[in-house]
Amino acid sequence: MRLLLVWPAHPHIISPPHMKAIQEGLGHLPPIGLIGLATWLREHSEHQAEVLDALLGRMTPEQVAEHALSSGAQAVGLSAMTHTWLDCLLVARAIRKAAPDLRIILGGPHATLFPLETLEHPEVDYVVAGEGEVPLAALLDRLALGREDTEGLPGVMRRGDPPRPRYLHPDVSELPIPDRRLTPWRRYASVVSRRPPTTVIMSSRGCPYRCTFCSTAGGKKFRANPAPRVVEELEHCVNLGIREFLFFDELFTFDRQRVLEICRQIRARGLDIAWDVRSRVDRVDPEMLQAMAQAGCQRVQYGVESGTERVLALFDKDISLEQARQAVLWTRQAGISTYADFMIGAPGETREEVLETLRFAHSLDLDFVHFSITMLLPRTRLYAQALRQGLLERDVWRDYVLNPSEGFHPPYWEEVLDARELEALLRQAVRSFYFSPRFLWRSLASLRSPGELLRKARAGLKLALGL
Ligand code: B12
Ligand code: SF4
Repeated sequence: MRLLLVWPAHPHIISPPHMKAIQEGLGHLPPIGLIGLATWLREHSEHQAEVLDALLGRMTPEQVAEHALSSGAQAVGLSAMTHTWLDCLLVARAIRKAAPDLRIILGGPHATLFPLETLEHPEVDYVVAGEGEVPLAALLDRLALGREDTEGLPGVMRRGDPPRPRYLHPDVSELPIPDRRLTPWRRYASVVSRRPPTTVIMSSRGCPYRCTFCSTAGGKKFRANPAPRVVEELEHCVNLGIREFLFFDELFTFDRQRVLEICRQIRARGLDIAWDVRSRVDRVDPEMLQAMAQAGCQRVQYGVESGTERVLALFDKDISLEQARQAVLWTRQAGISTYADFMIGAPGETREEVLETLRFAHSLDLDFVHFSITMLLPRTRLYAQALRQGLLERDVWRDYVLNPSEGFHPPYWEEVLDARELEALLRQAVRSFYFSPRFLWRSLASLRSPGELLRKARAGLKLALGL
């Protein structure tokens, strides 16, 4: 079968107002999930898949539908987060109108969390919960035989089906290297890119930790590619002309030996690359960070979340402020840029506690900080707690999925501080960090070209206007 896999543009994304303002300036990254799916289908089935990055091309739903028609596709696969679900549904509607016979399959974190609710919409024929490679190939095999049922297909559901558990690939090293030429790979870069083009790489999936606000899309079990396979993928990209990588693993540094081996092999093969990872402050040490720096690691992003032990404990974050301070210090000493995420608006959090977080963030002397208001993400423990305690009267996310509309406000924990106060504190936090003389000076000192200056100035201006 011919399949068109679409990464929809998302002008209606559910996102904080100040993030919306700078979205355009953040750059574009490849839809690596869809690229991986298409590569798998090519290598493990008779089906052919095209990947359409409609976000990069700023395509309207109607333009996507036209493309689907002219491409000769027999089925379309759309990828959605709950935050981009409305845009996905608009694309599905446009396709249904233009080509009623095309089967429409929905996958991604949203389909995993809300499979049955998503199927309430007649524009969606199938949902795939979890990692799509194996389920999608099996579904297309069946559709090619003219069968519509989903009996026995892992993670696949259609209207009227009982809920089925998500499919997670037991051995991720069986997944092929995504063929990045399937989308315009030269055009990808983010605002923090220093050596574009930039690509995304997943060297592992899953995270065994238990933070209450997180929906751990990759499951609780850490499943990783062994070091040689990771370095092979890096080298493959270098041969294409890509030298900058964002590891989107939930927890890149979980397996210390694997990290050290990846770094050793990058150096042994002489790969001249730059890369960023996400980690936890309790899963790094000076030796590991030194090795990472020597192998080209340029930035580590830590989830520090709060400047108070009370909130860290409440989130079951299982880290301490001291660990955060240590990790940031070791990272800087290794010569790697430091980036930390902070959240404000935890259960019972007072204004004074938020200001404490702000002071703590400043005291760490970070290179980049991301502050956000704690969004009660669907199907997380924090969200369940809000429902249990009556803080939310209804399952507002479920309502939204059943009836998505513009202007939906994602739920916050408005117990002590309300949305307006939280947003004002967020503005204060962002301004105090990014417009501080120390940060501005550091940014200027690290600029490498007039182009970079222009890009960052534009993003900074949008941020300022958005605030
Ligand atoms: C990297 C990342 C980002 C990056 C880039 C996102 C991107 N554009 O690719 C950035 C930093 C920009 C980001 C931002 C946000 N993110 Co984010 N992000 C992630 C992260 C860590 C990895 C995503 C990824 O690349 N995965 C790797 C690929 C291989 O997996 P995948 O894309 O999911 O695809 C697989 C399956 O989902 C499935 N699949 C996917 N599409 C399809 C389609 C079909 C047809 C089929 C059959 C299968 C299928 O098969 C694929 C292959 O196995 C995930 C957590 C996670 N582990 O997934 C969160 C995650 C996706 N993000 C999330 C959120 C909420 C956001 C934000 C909305 C946060 C915010 N409040 O602003 C923003 C949105 C901004 C934006 N413009 O996109 C949530 C989504 C939850 C939900 N209910 O949908 C997640 C799951 C995090 C979490 N734990 O809650 N994010
Ligand atoms: S926030 Fe990070 S460490 Fe915590 S469960 Fe999610 S992925 Fe794991």
